[in-house]
Amino acid sequence: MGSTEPPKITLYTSYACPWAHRSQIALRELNLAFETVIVDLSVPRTPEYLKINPRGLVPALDYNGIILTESAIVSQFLVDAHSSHLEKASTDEGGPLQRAKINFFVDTFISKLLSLYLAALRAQVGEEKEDAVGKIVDAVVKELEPLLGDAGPFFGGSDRFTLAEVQTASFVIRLVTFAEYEALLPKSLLTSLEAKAPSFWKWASAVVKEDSVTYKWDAKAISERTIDRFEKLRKEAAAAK
Ligand SMILES: N[C@@H](CCC(=O)N[C@@H](CS)C(=O)NCC(=O)O)C(=O)O
Repeated sequence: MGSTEPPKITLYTSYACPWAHRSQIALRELNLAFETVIVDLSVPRTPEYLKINPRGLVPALDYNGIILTESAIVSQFLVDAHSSHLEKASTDEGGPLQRAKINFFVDTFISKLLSLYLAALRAQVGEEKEDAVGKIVDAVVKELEPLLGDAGPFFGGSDRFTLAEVQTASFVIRLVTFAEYEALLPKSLLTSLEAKAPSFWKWASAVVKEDSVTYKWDAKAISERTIDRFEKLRKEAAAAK
């Protein structure tokens, strides 16, 4: 930082992981070159990887030899280290307020939506899933729709991604894609969102088209993998009863 040398960056990731997807989106938006190391999450982490991230999670970012973990912190670090369209610095005019608004949006998205989204994936196909998806739609209408009225098409009237999209787009693309798979989310999710949360719908439709989001996104592979994972979780829950 401060140096003109581009940083040497390695991202430890799994393309199926929405948290790791955030780091990839940040790197692509910032146009930073990086190497990718895929971590196989289907087997225990190697001792080498546990030295990189003792928590055993992806993502982990090696930035000029310094390791950073936790996806929200990784994105914020990258955005702070490289000035860009994604977010103003706190010392820029209007920076503190823009940062507060982005933080509030991301906090709202994660704290109000994520547990409902996971509950809908876990729910049995049919009435249980429809009810669970109804709760997602209600939360979007109440919590997110009012924050996206001035989206243009991105957060805060921006015509390019901001940190708000960097931190949430990996979940938006899953929400939209998984509604194509009955075993994951019913199609009614999309029609209800379009009808009841038009600002959110317009924003989400733009978010899922961005190259930084779709780069390495294999909708079929990730959807099928998610079906298997939640099928297994449902069976384990039934066996434990
Ligand atoms: N709070 C962490 C969550 C990361 C996380 O949960 N990653 C998952 C994959 S999506 C993981 O590495 N899980 C380890 C495993 O499945 O064994 C972050 O934001 O970076």
